[in-house]
Amino acid sequence: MVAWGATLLLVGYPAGVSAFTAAPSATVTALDDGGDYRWSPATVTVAAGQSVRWTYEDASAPHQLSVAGYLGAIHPPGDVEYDEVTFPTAGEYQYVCPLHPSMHGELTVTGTSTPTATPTSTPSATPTATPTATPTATPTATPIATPTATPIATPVSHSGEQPGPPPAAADTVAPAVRAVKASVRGRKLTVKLRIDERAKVALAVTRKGKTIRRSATKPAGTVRFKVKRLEPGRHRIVVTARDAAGNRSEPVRRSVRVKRG
Ligand SMILES: [Cu+2]
Repeated sequence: MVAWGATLLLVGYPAGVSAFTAAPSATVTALDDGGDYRWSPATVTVAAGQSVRWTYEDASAPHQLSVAGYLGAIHPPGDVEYDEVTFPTAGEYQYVCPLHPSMHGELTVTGTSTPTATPTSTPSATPTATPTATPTATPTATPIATPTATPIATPVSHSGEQPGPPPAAADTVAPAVRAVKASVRGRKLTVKLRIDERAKVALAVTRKGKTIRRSATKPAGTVRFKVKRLEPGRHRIVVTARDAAGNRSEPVRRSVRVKRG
């Protein structure tokens, strides 16, 4: 067993708390492209100590991240939660989705990043020595339960490694999404909800891997979405809200059935 020591600093960290956290150095998106599941981009290079964020908002199928010994949660279609992993050690890593063997990417972590804030010392060209030990994440050995049964209701938590108090002025409170009601009349869906502050509200309606999306930025109060001409059958609904500071609500899930005829 190779110990490569990838530290999982942040996992599913709410974006708004990033006031005292460096932004990720790279972002990878899970894409479906009509059944062609892949990570975009499929190759990423960052310096040691930097982080990479994997996002799922654009996905219409469940996906999961396995990289350098880290195994994330299964993210349902359109999930706003993300995985963010910091890589302190140089090396070559594979990032894969255990649910879809076609989803694999190559992450290169180069040698230590040179601190730029030291004006006195002349920054000498740091040779990026890539160590030979190549830890490979195991894509196959992960027994996964049914992809659909993922309650991601747990509040996002961080590992407490951020030193110091947050800046006093920073808005770190996610908007609350309340009283979410989904009703169907004929083939028309109405989703009604309340938000407690101005936010961009996103609706995802998924049936058989196809997702219809709506979003709108609204002030605090009642928000309505209407989706017409839904296919008959069961539709899964996910509502999330994000405020101007980037704080995201927990996803709220509903399910409706559209009758035939
Ligand atoms: Cu996948």
